[in-house]
Amino acid sequence: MISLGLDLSTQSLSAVLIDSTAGEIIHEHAINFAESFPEFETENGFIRGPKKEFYSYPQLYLKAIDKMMHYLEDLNPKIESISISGHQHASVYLNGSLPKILAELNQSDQLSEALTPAFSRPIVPIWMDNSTTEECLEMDKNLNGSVTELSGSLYCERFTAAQIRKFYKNSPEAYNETQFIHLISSFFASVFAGKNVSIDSSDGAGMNLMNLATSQWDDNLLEACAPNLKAKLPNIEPASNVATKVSNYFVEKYSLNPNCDICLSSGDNPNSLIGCGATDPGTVVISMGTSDTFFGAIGNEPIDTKGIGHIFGNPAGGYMSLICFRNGSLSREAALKSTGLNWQEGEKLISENTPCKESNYLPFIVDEMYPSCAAQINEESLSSFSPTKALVGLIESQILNLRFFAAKHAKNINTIRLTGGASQNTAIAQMIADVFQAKVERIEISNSAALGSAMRAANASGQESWDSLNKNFTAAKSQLLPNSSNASIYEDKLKAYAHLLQTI
Ligand code: ADP
Ligand code: XUL
Repeated sequence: MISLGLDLSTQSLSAVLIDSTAGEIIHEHAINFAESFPEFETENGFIRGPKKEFYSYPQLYLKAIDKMMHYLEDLNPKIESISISGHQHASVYLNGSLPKILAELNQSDQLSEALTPAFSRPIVPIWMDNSTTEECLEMDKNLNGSVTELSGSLYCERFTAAQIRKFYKNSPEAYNETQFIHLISSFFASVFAGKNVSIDSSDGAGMNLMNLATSQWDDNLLEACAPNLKAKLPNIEPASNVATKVSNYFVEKYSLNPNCDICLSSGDNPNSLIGCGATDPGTVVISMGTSDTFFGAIGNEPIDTKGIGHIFGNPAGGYMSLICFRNGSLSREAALKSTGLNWQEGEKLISENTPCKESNYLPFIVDEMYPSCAAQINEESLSSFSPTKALVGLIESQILNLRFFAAKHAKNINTIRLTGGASQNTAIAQMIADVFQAKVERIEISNSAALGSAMRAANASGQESWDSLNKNFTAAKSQLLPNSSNASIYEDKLKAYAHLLQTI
């Protein structure tokens, strides 16, 4: 079976095509938002608002889908199933015209223009948004109970519930006009399906609205958030379901097979869990994309996160736990920029300076969630550091921070699967092996979210087993062993870093 996984991430839209019968990755392609669509004037795919708001445009994403499908058509790939991955938590707001517009799309239409009248809000608040502390406090008060027990997470600024409540409070008319609220993942599955598609329970868990035990909307959580919310939300279904066949628009415009299945979509982290071959407890994943995340499967019982990180659904069944850090690749890029080096030169500097002789510091260029604190350094102070302290020091401090918080979810980590854009950097991968004193493995490609969604499409539509998909697509292609002579150095550095955290 030929399956397409599409990953709509913060910075780009990526496609991975797999042939699950031959066990081959056929093709990979990515479209960078800021480079390909400069007319939206985004910074790396997003826009900053005045008060810690971060958002993007649904029209930009639709343009990227049209461009990607045009590109893929030339490959004539005979796609039989499609699944989408989307950056988590972001919400898309639509009015009552959506079903008619989707059903009547014509091959001469551009998606972004045809769908414009359907948006009741022209922007998509994204996971980087940190502007909704007030709404989180209000919902906590409204709920009068334990949000973590119900939903798997404390109320979080970036989660969908807080964003919906803020929209309802600030724009009550537009909220009333809104008939459908989707996640990025379910909205783009709906575009491919030509009708509203359910939210999957793995990504649904990132909303503070779903009851983790029942995998259905929780009336108390909905009530604490905004009025008439249930009527605006799609149903919730397991990630393993097929939604429907692809819509005529894609058949006529991009020559897709009318029998092509559109499978339920999911979030980038649940998809990465699949794409990294980490569906069973035991293997943990570090993803170094725009955000850095630490996650792993945890079986059928949610663990008590003690307020650190989240419990989401595992698309292969059971649950996964996750901790997300806002300072990821963009902070590393800022440090690199301050040195005037490119990544190839930066990689050499890191490998020659592991462990770093400079002292560690709090490596937060933007407000961080773990630990919860405001930005601690800026690009100007990085420029006053030596290149080693700026780049190697920052990355080493990020990894120490990761290890400090990862220990709250997982003990005795032996093997780490590393993924995301920065996983291509072998010096960073080796530093992770040394700081964690664990083996670091990488798979064939760095976009495990797109691969994971292609694998989910093959599983849902073609009934391909996880065993065979893992054998063919997620075997480790490289392994880095920890340098044991660095073990005690990093134990000492971790203790010193833990002291630094107490100064916040
Ligand atoms: P997302 O999926 O969140 O949009 P990606 O996983 O595609 O992000 O990662 C993009 C990031 O990867 C870029 O911001 C870039 O800084 C980082 N990156 C790419 N190559 C390297 C490298 N060799 N070393 C470190 N970081 C890198
Ligand atoms: C996870 C999170 C980010 C986004 C973007 O909770 O907010 O990882 O999914 O990648």
